[in-house]
Amino acid sequence: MEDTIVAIATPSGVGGIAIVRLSGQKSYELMRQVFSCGKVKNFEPRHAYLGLFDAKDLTDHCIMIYFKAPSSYTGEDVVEFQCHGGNVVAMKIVDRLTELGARIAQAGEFTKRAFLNGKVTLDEAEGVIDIINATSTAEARAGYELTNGALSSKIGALQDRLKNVAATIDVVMDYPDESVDDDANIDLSREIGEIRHEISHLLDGAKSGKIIKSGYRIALVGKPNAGKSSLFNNLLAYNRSIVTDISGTTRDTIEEAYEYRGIKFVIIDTAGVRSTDDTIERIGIDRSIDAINSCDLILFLIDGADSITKEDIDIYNIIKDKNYIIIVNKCDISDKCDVSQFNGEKLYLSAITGKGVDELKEKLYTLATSDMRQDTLALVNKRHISILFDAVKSCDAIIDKIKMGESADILSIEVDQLWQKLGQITGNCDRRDIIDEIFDKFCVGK
Ligand SMILES: Nc1nc2c(ncn2[C@@H]2O[C@H](COP(=O)(O)OP(=O)(O)O)[C@@H](O)[C@H]2O)c(=O)[nH]1
Ligand SMILES: [Mg+2]
Repeated sequence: MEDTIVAIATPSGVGGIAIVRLSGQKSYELMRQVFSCGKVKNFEPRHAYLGLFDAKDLTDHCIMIYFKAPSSYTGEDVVEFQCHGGNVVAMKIVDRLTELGARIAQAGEFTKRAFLNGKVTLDEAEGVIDIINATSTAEARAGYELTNGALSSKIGALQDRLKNVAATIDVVMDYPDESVDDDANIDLSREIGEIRHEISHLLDGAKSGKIIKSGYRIALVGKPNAGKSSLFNNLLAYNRSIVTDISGTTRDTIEEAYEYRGIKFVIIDTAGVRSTDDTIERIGIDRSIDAINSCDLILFLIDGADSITKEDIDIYNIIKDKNYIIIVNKCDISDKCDVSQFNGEKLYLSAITGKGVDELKEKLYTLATSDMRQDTLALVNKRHISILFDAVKSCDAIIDKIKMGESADILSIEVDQLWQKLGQITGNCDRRDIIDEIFDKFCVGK
């Protein structure tokens, strides 16, 4: 890598500290031209030096840390300046370094270099994006697992097994007279079958990954004035939705997320479902129906201070075959409402006083996590999931071909293609085009 790149690693805006990073062969030399620290002549790697950065028309105190190749994030010589935050100093430092020959880094270029220098695999690098973009603790944790090699180690082991399969087939190709006999066929089929089993076990983590990534989606449904918006606000612990005692106030669906015990919950406050001539309210009601059809769970709210009306029964008929819990609200005023005609689990609470809301949150957590597998890694990345799906199909195709007595050279090609396919997850494959695509999604400075 001949050029040395520079970028601000911290977000723009006013803050205490900003970090400017340099990576490449000339990092140390460039640093020596702009940074001084008393009489220090040789800067030790991995030591923090408080000194002065000279940007020609501006001098500032900053901390400098030098990481010597290959013991750095990118595997190259890296220098980090921790300077004052805000909009001026870090930009000045970057300007000065580019004047001296550094080039502004592209998005994700530091991590791309880390990949190209063998410091991280492709999926480990993707874990870094997941941590940066995480919106819940579980998402950040899943990213951390990736960066830690939880997936790449498994993929590497599967690729090794496929290499062995390929070697066995190659022996047959080298000695064509000894065609793949039945015993060898059975062994090959069994091995590919086991590899398939491992891959589909990994795919079990896709369901947990979906909940972690998209959040557990909950639609609040019920007749107008049942208290949906009040419960929405209570769950989110601040007033997001307008609450009034005029029926039909919430005319659109509103969704917001909160985190509970590390998991993201997305709450959708819907317009009351009822028949109406008002066009705008009608659109809101249609959106409520969409929310009902696309959520993971419905909270069917009933006004506990009122008796059951036809509107409640109509809503019940819409949701009764879906996943729902009945919430009997306004238990601070009355618990006399007879809801026995509705089947299903019932929780009594007050969206206004908050009584019963903690129990509801705990219940939602139990439901959200009941589908999550503890014994397998959560798969959050769609790219990984789709590669693994394809890999399962390839395993099936190979097993079929073995059964049909396909020739060794065809089998060898198929096994190699499967090896290549799995390698797209970690980057250990011949496809180089996917690499740019992945690093383009990074932010500058990472
Ligand atoms: N006493 C009492 N009033 C409530 C409760 N929940 C909602 N309300 C009141 O019921 C009315 C309708 O509430 P809102 O949340 O707008 O209902 P929505 O139409 O279902 O969204 C408002 O006046 C709320 O203050 C509750 O638990 N107890
Ligand atoms: Mg409302």
